[in-house]
Amino acid sequence: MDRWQGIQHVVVVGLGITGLSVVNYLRKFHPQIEVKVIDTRENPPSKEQLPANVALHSGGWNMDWLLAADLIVANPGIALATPQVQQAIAANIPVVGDIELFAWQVQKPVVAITGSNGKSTVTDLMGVLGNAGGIKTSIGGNIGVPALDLLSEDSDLYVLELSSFQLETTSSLKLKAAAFLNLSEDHMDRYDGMESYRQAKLRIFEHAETLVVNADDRQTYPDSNIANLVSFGLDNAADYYTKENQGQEWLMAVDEAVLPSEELSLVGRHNVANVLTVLALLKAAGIDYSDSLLSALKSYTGLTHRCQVVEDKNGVKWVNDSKATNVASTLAALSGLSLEGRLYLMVGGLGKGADFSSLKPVFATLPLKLCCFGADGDQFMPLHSSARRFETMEQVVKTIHSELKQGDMVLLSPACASMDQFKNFMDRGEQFAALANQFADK
Ligand code: LK2
Repeated sequence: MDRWQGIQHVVVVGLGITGLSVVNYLRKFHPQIEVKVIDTRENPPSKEQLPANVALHSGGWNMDWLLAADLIVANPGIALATPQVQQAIAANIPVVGDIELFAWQVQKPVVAITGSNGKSTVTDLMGVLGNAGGIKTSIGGNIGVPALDLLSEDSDLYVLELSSFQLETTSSLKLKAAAFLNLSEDHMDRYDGMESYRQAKLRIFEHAETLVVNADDRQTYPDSNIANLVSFGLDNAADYYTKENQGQEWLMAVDEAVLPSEELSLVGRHNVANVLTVLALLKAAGIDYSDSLLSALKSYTGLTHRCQVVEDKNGVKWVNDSKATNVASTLAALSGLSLEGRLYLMVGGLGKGADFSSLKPVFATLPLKLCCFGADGDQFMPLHSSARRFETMEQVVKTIHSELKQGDMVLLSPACASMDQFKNFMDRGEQFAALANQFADK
């Protein structure tokens, strides 16, 4: 089936690196199609890289362009409920995302991962281990490289991290294996409740050969009974699980004892679950647990911006967990901590309509100095008696650095999105690392 038959005018809504990847893909693979871009921001990111022959309307909508399109490619940052998009849908113009275009083009096996937390770690580790296992593997999607840009890498396996927003605009992605890791509150500014958020994520299973679900989180299971379910779990009976043997906990792949968990460099129980998921996905993708793969697994230390020690000076550790953009992610960071002194915890940013109250009992167990910043910093103020309000992350660091004592930890794990004051969580993490570097010695 030629999906592109009759398509002459495509409008890309939302630029940035994803929108740009769509434009570049269309120029390269469908040069006869006329491409236009709409971005409601005055000065959209990636504007400079846009090819000269692609028209851009920025700072608002252009309904003439939008309604003249044969196909609309929407950025995951655009809610389908946006009235302008709804008007296009009512006019029978198909609206898809970049992942759908990727699905139309890709010729090699694809594995995809969604969930509220851990998806970047699972995706990244799949890439590392796929390559260590001798399969040329490319990773991207919601992290790093946009999916369409991966196609030029000509790999033998593609591993995609997919957000619920990306899944909403995807309907024909065929997957060798799909994993739904867990569900916790996030993006309540875009969904009318947890169930619609969950349904968006469940779309990942629509055309998957193997469905990897979390035995400890029944919300990750599809609603109707489906064959080819494979489960992972720490607490409940599962296909991929952990088992005591002679005083050691082993990672188990069905009947096979793969590795003692203490040989992992990754820390925290949630990371054991992440590794079990990867073992399930590798098996589903036909990749064996070879010696070189297992040695790469043992030495894997995790992602940048995910609980990474960026400075360790005068007995004070500065830890970047900027990737914590929701409550569950911050809770995971706090549960994995080994503290000697006090914890200076930096929280705040864009709250996305979340309920932060579940942090309160955990905060109560910690030797905490809570530092709140950013647009929704106020929401954290009632959660601990030590709470102080700052405007920016820089103000926090400038104030606290002179209070720090040997054994203390400064942890950025904000439980919020970053776009109120930063480009994205990576930018926020880099700025934190720069501040740590600047103030750790003072
Ligand atoms: O919500 S998102 O999937 N990701 C953010 C989150 O999980 O909260 C990341 C937060 C951070 O600090 O980095 C998301 C994806 C793409 C987006 C977006 C949110 C694109 C966007 C706005 C918000 O801009 C596109 C504008 C088009 C006019």
